[in-house]
Order: sequence, then C-alpha cells, then structure tokens
Amino acid sequence: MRKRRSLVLAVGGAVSILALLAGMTTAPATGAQPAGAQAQQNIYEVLGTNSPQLRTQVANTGVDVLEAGTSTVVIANAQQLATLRSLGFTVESRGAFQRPLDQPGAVAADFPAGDEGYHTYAEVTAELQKAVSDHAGLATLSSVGKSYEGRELNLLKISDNAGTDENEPEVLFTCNQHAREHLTTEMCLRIVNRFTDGYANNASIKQMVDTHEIWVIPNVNPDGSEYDISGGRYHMWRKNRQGQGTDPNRNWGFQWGCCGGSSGSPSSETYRGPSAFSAPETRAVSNWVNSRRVGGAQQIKSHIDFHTYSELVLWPYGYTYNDTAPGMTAAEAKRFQDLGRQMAATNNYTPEQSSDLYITDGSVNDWMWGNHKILSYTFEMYPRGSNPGFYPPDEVIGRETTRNDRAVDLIIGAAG
Ligand code: 0X9
Ligand code: CA
Ligand code: CA
Ligand code: CA
Ligand code: ZN
Repeated sequence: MRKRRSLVLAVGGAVSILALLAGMTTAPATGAQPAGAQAQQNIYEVLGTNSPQLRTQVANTGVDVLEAGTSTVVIANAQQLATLRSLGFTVESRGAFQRPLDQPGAVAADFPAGDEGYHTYAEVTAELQKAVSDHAGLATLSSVGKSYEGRELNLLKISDNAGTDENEPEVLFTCNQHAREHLTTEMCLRIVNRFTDGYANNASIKQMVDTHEIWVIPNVNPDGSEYDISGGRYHMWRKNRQGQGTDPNRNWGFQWGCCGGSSGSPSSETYRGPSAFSAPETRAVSNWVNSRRVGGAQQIKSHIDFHTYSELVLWPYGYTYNDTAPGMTAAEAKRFQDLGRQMAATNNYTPEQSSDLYITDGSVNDWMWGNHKILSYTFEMYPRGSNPGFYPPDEVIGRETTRNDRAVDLIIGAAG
C-alpha cells in the first residue's frame, strides 16, 4: 500500500517553469538539429496521477518528467500529448518550451551570470588537483575512463595512505549522472573538501578517513553538464551527448530495459541506449566498480548517487514495485529502509523505495545492489518542490550541501 506524491525528474510548479522559460533564450531555427528535437514542445500538467502505476504510464510516453506527484509536470511534444490523452489522462498546458540548439563539444567558460559559484568541469578538475596538492598522502586523483566527447571521468580517492590500496571498507559517491543537476557536483566537491581540509583539525573526520577509502566521482556526465551551461544560458539538458543522448540512469546492466521503466526511442528523455552500458560513461564507471572486486570480494560497501530535485532518499529496487525480489530479501529490504530513514532524519528528506515514484529500469542503484551487493541509494537534493527546480541560485550551495554531512557520515559508517 503506497501513497506518495513527491516529484523527481525536474523543474516544478507552473511559477518556476515560467520563470525558467523567461530566462531562457529561444533558439533560432538555423543549423542542424538532431532528429526528434525539432518538434514543438510544451509544458503540461497531467492531472490525477496519484499512484506509482499511473506515474509510470506517464513516464513511459517518453516525456521529460519534471515533477512526479498527485499531478505530474512534463515537457511533451504533440505526439506524446496525444498518447497521454488517449490513455485517458486529463492534460493541461502550462506554456511553451523550446530546447536550444546543439553545441557539440561545447566548453563553458563559467555558469550563467549570477551562478558563477557553481563549478564547470574545468573548475572541478582544478579543485580536485588542488585537493591532492594541498593534502599529500591523503588524496589521489585518477580517472575511470573518458566520456563520449573525451573528457576524463575524474576519480578522487581520500584515505590515509591514499596511494596504497589498504584493507579498509570503501565508499563511493557519484554525482552529475544527469546533466542539469548541477547542485550534485557541488555535493561531491563538498565531500572532497570536507574530508581533506577537515582532516587535520576534526577528530571524527580523521577517524572516518583513516578507517575507510572514500571514492568520489564528481562528474559522471561531464559532456552533458558542459552542454547544459554552454552559451551563457541553461539548456534543461538531462542525458549524455551521444547522438540524441542516452539517459545514463537507464543504461546500467541490471534488468536493463526489463520493465517499462525506460524508453527504446532515442528522442526520449529516458532513452536506455541500444544496449546496457552503451554509454561510455556508465561503461567506464561500471568497469571500475567491477575492478574493485579484489580476491572475489567487492571492496565498495556503500554508495550514494546524487540527483536533484525533490529532497528524497531512494533505495532499490526501482524496476519493480515489490519490496522484495530476487536478490533482495526481506531482511535486506529492511536494512535499506532503516538506513534510508535514518539518513532522511538527518536532512529532512523523504525516504522511500524508488519505485514508489515510478518504475525505473537500468538505474545505477539496481546495478550496484543487484550485481555487487553495494548498499546503494539515490539522494534527490534541494529543492523539495516547484521553485527553483534544477537551477537554484549559487547562494544555496553551501547550505544545501552541508545539509547532507550527517547522512554522508552515516553511509560511510554503514560501509563498516
Ligand atoms: O529518474 C531518475 O533517474 C531519478 N530522478 S531524476 O529526477 N533525478 O531523474 C530517480 C532514480 C531513482 N530510481 C532508482 N534509483 N532506481
Ligand atoms: Ca564557477
Ligand atoms: Ca587508507
Ligand atoms: Ca582497499
Ligand atoms: Zn537525476
């Protein structure tokens, strides 16, 4: 028996959507656009979506789900609108949405005016290099591989004797699977800076660092996030930059494409790709996680994948509504629930199984748990509702990343 009405995939509320649109430049109709991207899109509110089953139906039309709740806010084209109505949904228009043109390989000088406090990919890389040079022995920087456009997928390790693979429980933090969820990159940087800068003067931080190996991947989808801020404005981009884009969080190889929680259409916002791990980014991260199985034992014990927005703590499985399933016993489900609720009590997020929102297949959490028994959560960060969606002002970065300090400590503690 489920209730729930939180949101997920993106912006929210008519007010913030209009504000966002007002701030967006409509693209001139010149140059080549990818097939499927040229159709006029509007923002719609789909009424009466008060169950996960109904919300899954909406998501399955391939629309961009901005909020999932009692009503669901989406970006849709005419065909998707017709499908929604033929399914019996009452759909109300909330105005026009026009996606800006492609800029393949774009490199952003910085975030749009006023938001320069966010870190571009180059700024993230510089921060990581600085963390290493300022804290010799405590941090190492490497890469799990390259993105589709060739950017290194940065991997920072924090531990005492960071250059040595010691027999300590390992914890992983990943950020920015979704391009426009920029606050998550700041969350990973917060983790990096807190555990390196805090080491010398904070006994509990020193204790955690000395007894664990902490891995951080701040940009799982750097091509997408650079594209999203290119040209001095936001593009509302979610996927990677391979063709029309693959949704990284539908591309993982556990029950990939199994259950109507992703799309086979390249134009869909939840396109799963032609095969599991077809995206270079998920392939590289997963290969690296596989490599952390040492002598038959997976070293990584716990994981948080950060997203925005809705202020949620989510746990697997996402591919099924059931709490238990092959590879998820009642005791294991209870462990997820207990720790999830404990973490949510520290940041005032809402804890729930991810399928309580809508079905997702090929998500990172399902793969981490299903393949590796890694205690893997999704956090949907600030804001909770409509305003300001994916693009909170940089003034909130400090408050909204610090907010997760205690939950981060709990997931590290859960590693052992
Ligand atoms: O749909 C998603 O990928 C995530 N929401 S978002 O708005 N950031 O796109 C939620 C994923 C949760 N599902 C699982 N972890 N299985
Ligand atoms: Ca900046
Ligand atoms: Ca160590
Ligand atoms: Ca180790
Ligand atoms: Zn996301």
